Amino acid sequence: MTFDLFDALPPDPDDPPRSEVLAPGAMVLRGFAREAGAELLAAVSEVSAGSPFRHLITPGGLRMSVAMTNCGERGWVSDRTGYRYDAVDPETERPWPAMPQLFRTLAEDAAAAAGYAGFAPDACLINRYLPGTRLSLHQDRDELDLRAPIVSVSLGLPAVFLWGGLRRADRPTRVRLAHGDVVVWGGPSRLVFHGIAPLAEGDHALTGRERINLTFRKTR
Ligand code: MD6
Ligand code: FE
Repeated sequence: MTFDLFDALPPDPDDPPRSEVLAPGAMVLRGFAREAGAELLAAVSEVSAGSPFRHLITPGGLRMSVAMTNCGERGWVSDRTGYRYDAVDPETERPWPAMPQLFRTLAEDAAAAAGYAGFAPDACLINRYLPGTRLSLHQDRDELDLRAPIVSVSLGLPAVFLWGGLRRADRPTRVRLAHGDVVVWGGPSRLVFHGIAPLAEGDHALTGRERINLTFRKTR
C-alpha cells in the first residue's frame, strides 16, 4: 500500500501557496521572479543607464512621485498633452533600450502560468518607488489590444497593492506584494482600478530603500 504523506501535512507558514486568485482573470504568483531577482535588477540598471528614470508630468500638470523609464519597442509616457506609448524616449530622443531577453522570457512564463499562453509583450514600463512614493488608483487602458494581459513584477521593498473594482469608487482591497511576486491580470479583470499605497520605509538586501516594478504590456 502507498499513500502520500504530503497530502496530510498542514500548511507550512514558511512555504505559503505559490499562487492566489485575486479575481477572475487575475492571479498573484508568489515568488515567481525571486530566483531571477538580482539578474533582473542588474538589467534594470542597464536599461536606466540608457534611458534614465524620470518623474513624468500628468496631463493635469502634476509631477508623478513614481520615477519611470521603459524598455522594449515602445514606452509609456505622460506629459501635458496626455498619455501615450511612444517608440522614442522624449528625454533622450532615441529609441528605448531593447527589452532584455530575461525580461521577455519571465513575462511569457508568468503569463502562461496564469493561463495566458502566447503573451508577447512589446513594452515594459519600469517604476521606481522610494519610501513615501505612491501611485493613485488608475486603469491601464492605453493599450490597443485589451485581450492581452499585463504581467507585473515586484522587486525590492514590499508594497501594498490596492486592488479595486471596475468603477473608480469601488473600495480597494489591500494585497501585500513582496520581492519576486508576480501579478498577472487580464480578461474580466483587465480594466480593474488599482494603485500602490505610500511605500513604507525599509531596507532591502538588493535594492536598499527602493521598490522596482516591471509591467509588461502588449500595446498594439
Ligand atoms: C506597481 N503597477 O505595482 C504599479 N498596472 O508598481 C501597476 O500600475 C500595474 O501592477 C497594471 C497591471 C499591473 C500592475
Ligand atoms: Fe497600472
